[in-house]
Amino acid sequence: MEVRGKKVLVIGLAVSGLETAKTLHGLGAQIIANDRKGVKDLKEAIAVLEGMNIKYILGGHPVELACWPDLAVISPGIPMDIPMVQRILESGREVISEVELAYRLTSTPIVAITGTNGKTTTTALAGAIFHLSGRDAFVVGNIGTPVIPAAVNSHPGDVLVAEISSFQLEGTRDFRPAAAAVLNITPDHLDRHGTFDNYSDIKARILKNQGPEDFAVLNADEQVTASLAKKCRAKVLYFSRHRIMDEGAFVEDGYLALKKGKTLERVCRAEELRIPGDHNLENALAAAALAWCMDVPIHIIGKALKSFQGVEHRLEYVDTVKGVKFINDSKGTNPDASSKALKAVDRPVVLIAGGYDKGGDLDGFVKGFEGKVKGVVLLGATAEKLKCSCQRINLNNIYKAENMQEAVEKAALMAEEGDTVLLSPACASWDMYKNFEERGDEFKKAVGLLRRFV
Ligand code: UMA
Repeated sequence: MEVRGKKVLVIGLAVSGLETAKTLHGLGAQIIANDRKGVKDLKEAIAVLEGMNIKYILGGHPVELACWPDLAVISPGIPMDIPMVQRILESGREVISEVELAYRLTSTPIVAITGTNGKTTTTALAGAIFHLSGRDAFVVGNIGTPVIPAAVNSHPGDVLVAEISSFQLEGTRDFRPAAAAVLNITPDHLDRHGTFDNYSDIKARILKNQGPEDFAVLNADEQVTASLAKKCRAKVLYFSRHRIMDEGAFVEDGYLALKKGKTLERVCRAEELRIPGDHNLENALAAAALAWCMDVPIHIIGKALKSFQGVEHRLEYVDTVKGVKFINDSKGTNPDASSKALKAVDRPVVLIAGGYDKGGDLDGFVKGFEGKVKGVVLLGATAEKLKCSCQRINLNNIYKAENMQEAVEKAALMAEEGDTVLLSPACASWDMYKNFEERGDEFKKAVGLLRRFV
């Protein structure tokens, strides 16, 4: 794609927008950067772009700006239904995501991973496998690093391993990964996408442009995800924790196994994985299948699976204080993710939960507490909703905290030796924190402070 001389509107000036603006500037585009925040709040961002010929229109998204660009690149966190964006689209010009732009600017193959949960772990694990294979692998996308710098600086022999969110997929049109995995689809981000059907349709876009030479890795154990095979033109490899598949990744006699055509290979024993829980077994199967599609040898896949220790903020062991284990799962930003985290903990739990309300099924989440959660400390915008849900199952050992330090102190008091204090909020962090990383860091800091009193 040629962008030299093109008028490109970059909407949003945080992590994603900044890299987009930098790259487009380097490629000779004319740029206007636009954000709803004003100059005062964007000082740092503007400093990063200093010296570049970029014009700023800040403090809102004026509809009049819609007549200027040839193309607009929108940050994932900005909804597509704002009037300025709608006006650009109505006139037949494109509004694309950074991921779509990155795809158009690269000839490096993309391995893309989406799903409601597990995508960060699977992306990091797939990246670790490719690294070990000796290939230059760039781990990018929703995981926190925009795709575009790696896309323009990599080579066709490298690989871009990209975590892709529904927000990013909403702005795709031609995006065509060489291998794509859809791990699972359960309700999430309904405040943005409206209905579950719309959300799953957007997730399915990851497969839309694939052809017979590409690979789609799908979860055979989950009906919504498995059924995407019907619409998909890529070669489908299923993964399953429960069944032995004709082709794909599965567990056989305690081993992770891969089968393509008549070739069956054993990768490693399931118990050799260092990441806990059934959901992580699924993530490992998916990552192994993706790597195999891209011709990584089995012994490399096995070696990487056995050494991978997980990602920060996802079931991350923090410390054991007075016999109580503290686990940071700040990345549990929806009920399904947090249910999986709870399942992966095999001891009685004091749970710290609550946060920004995305409209998830909190009642359903709390119903899964029985027999495992002995007390709950609630935080943030959904605290009251979660309290009512807990009371409905007669769980009354509840405390509402104002901040993370208070939450951790209270949870430590509620827990006894042998218990686990788990931060897995089931909600996004945006009501109290910049992002889930900041929330997880606060948790770890508060656990660190507990140590001082032991
Ligand atoms: N903004 C506007 N108008 C609006 C809303 C926001 O101008 O109506 C501006 C804000 O003022 C801010 C910028 O847009 O300056 C923020 O853009 P953004 O929310 O897209 O944030 P980025 O920092 O660019 O991060 C994005 C992803 N954020 C979201 O999808 C919300 C990051 O995913 C991603 O890591 C990063 O790009 C790099 O690709 C985070 C995330 O929470 C981790 N993702 C969601 C999730 O995992 O559930 C989807």
